Amino acid sequence: MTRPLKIGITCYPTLGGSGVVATELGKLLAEKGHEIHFITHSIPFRLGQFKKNIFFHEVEVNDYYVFRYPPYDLSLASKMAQVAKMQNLDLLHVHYAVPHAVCAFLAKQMAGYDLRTVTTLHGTDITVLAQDESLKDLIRLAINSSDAVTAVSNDLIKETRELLDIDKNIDLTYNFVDKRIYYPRSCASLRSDFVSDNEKILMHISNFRPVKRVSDVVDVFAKVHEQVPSKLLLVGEGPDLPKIQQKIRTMGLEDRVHFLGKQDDVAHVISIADLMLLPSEKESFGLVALEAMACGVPTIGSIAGGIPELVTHGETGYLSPVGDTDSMAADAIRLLQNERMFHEFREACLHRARTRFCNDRITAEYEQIYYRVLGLD
Ligand code: GMT
Repeated sequence: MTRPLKIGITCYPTLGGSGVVATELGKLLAEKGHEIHFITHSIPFRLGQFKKNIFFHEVEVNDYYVFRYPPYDLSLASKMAQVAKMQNLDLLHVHYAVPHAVCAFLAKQMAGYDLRTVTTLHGTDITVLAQDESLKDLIRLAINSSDAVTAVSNDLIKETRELLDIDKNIDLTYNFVDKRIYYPRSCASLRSDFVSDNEKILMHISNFRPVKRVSDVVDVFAKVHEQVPSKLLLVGEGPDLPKIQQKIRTMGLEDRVHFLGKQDDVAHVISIADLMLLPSEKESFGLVALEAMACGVPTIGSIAGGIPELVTHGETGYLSPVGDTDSMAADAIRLLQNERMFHEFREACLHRARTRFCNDRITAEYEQIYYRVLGLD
């Protein structure tokens, strides 16, 4: 017989797929009767309204004058231990090995009881940070000292093992979307703000980091637009944004491309799209492709990282080698020009999102891991 748990969750609360997944997971666990304590530097942006069973503990950084760099990590570790002791937490579930799993390791020593820790790897902690020799031992320590480690794709598990040479068990727990939020929304009037009846909408959503290859998004769109009247909607902000704006001006596509900036109500925004473009260099999972899938929008993307585990080539989208914008554009055109095929892809998207990546299934997988590390299974 299982019992409700008291769980501390730490993530990057301000943006990114990992923050979204961690926050949504906390909300779903709270709905199932668990007590959830977010321990972060600010309120997770997807937390929404007040909810029973959810608490927020703010990490305040001590900016003592001798510190050249205020030690956020140490403040976080202390706060984790303090909340754990005060609330009698069963476990800490941290998202990202660096620094969060390292802080959880410290908190465990400070807590004075057998506080369990679960670490979820989201990608950049391995694909970027673990390339740095000076951080490898730290990341290995963080992973090996967690009571359970999960990763969001098989590709990330493989890469973690290879890069860090560890043989610890890593559980696969795919990302998920809440089916009560992500479903095709009726959006005719919003759509007509951007396109006329005979035009299609291609969309890209990201943090505009170089790894997202937003320049390829523009190239794919330009090729598609030559054959299929369409508009490109770019959602999000980040370091490559000015470069992309310049590229669009140079290509004379200003009246075809709309920049929507950061958007909160992603399900509504995605619902107006016909296709999602995700040509990333690397993507441990690609949450935005799942959000699109759940809204019935196929993805045209790259064969990179975990994307092929999510997008079924020829069923819920099309995938090409990284940088092959000709192939991506050809696939997009074929799909947009064939109504019957488009409808089949749309149905396949909805089915796959609601079965393999639905919130009930993935939440239950995390719960099983929690009970296992606590010896309650
Ligand atoms: O992609 C980013 O730059 C943001 C980053 C994050 O921390 O949210 O995304 C990573 O985690 C997401 C949630 O698990 C995954 O969907 C993204 O694929 C992953 N990004 C990369 O691997 C580049």
